[in-house]
Amino acid sequence: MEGKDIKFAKQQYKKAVEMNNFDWFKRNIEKGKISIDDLLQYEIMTQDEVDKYLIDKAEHFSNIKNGKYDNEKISELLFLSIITENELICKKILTKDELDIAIRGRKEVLPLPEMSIDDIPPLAKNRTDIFTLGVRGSGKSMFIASLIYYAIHKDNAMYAILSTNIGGLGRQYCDIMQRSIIENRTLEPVSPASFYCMTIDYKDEQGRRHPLTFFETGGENTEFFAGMDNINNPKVREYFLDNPNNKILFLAVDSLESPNQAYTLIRALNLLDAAGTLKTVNAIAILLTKWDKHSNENPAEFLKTHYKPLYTVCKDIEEKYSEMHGFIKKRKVYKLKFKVFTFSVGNFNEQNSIYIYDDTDTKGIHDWLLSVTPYN
Ligand SMILES: Nc1nc2c(ncn2[C@@H]2O[C@H](COP(=O)(O)OP(=O)(O)OP(=O)(O)O)[C@@H](O)[C@H]2O)c(=O)[nH]1
Ligand SMILES: [Mg+2]
Repeated sequence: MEGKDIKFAKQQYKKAVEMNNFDWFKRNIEKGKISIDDLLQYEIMTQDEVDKYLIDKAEHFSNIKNGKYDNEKISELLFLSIITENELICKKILTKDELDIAIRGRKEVLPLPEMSIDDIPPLAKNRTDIFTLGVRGSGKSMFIASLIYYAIHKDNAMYAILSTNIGGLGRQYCDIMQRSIIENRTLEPVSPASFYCMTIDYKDEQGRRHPLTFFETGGENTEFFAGMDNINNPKVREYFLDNPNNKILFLAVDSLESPNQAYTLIRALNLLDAAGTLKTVNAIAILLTKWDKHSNENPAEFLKTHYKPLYTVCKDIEEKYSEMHGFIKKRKVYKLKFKVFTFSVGNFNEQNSIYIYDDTDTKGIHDWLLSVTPYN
C-alpha cells in the first residue's frame, strides 16, 4: 500500500468510527481499495477491531462451526461481546458442553443439592451399607457415580431403586451421579454439611437381589467421623458406629496427593475398631484413585512405598477379624475381606476436568462388591 492509500484508509476508518457506520468502509474493501491485511499490517486497525467492525457475525458463526477458529479466538470474540454465548447455543453453533470446553477448558461441574445429616431418612435395616471414606477431593463421588452408573446401565446388574426408604434427596442425588458419567462431567465437591443415602438393589448374574445403601458425604466428614470428639453425636452413632447392618468400607486414597491423607483413614478405622463396628464390616477395599495418571506404575509397589502404615493397619484388621462371624441368621457367613484396587473413572485431561469414561476398573470393583455382599 502506498502512502496515499494508507492516508485514505486511515481517513475512511476515522469517518466510519465517527459515524458509527462501516457500510461504506466495507464497500471500499469489497472493491479492493482497502485491504484487511494492510489495515492490520500498517496498524490502522487491530485484529479485535477488524473482528468487531468488518466481519459479519454470520461469518464468525460459520467460521466457528467449520472449525476455522481456535478456542482462543472464540473466547476473544465472546470477551469483546462481538458474539454471545447465548447466540452460539441458540443458533446451534456449539453445544453447551463444546462451549464450556472452548472457553473454560472444562465442562461445568454438576451442582449438588444440599442435604443435612439431620434430615436424612432413618437408617434402612437389613441392607448392606456402603461407606466411601476419603479426604476432600480424593475421588469418592466420581467412584460412587461410576459404580452406580455401571450397575444401572449394564444388563446383569442393578434394576431397582426402592421408592420407599429412599427419602430425602437420594433419588435426585442418584440421578445426578448417573448424569455426571453420561455427560462426562465432574461433580461439585459435596458440601461438608451434606449427607446423602441412596438405597439401591443390585441384581447379580444369578438374578439374586443385593440390597445396598450407598452413603456419601463431603471429605471433611471423613475427618468428622474419624474425630473421637464426635463419638457421641447421635447421627454418627446411628449411621456409623451402632449401625447393625453389614458394611463395606471403601477407602479412597488420592494417588496424586500427599500420603498424609492416610492418617485420616487410619483414625477412622481405629474409631470403628474401638467402637466394635468392624465386627459388622464384611470387607474393606483401598481404592488408589485417579490411577489413569499412574497407569505405568505397579500398584503394589506404590502402596508399599507411600502407604505402608495404612496397608499394615488394614492387614491387621483383616487378621483380627478373620474369624468367621455370621451377622444375620440364615445369611451367608462372612469373614472380613481386604482388597486393594486401582480406580479411575476414565482418562482425564491435564486439568482433571474432562474425561473419556472407561468402565474397566469399575467393572472389577462392581463384581467384587457383589461377591462380598449378602443377597436375598
Ligand atoms: N485423573 C483423574 N482425576 C479424577 C478422577 N476422579 C476424580 N478426579 C478429579 O478429582 C476431583 C474430585 O473428585 P470427586 O469425586 O468429586 O472427589 P470427592 O472425594 O467426592 O470430593 P469431596 O466431595 O470434596 O469430598 C474431580 O473433580 C476430578 O478433577 C479420576 O478417575 N482420574
Ligand atoms: Mg464428593
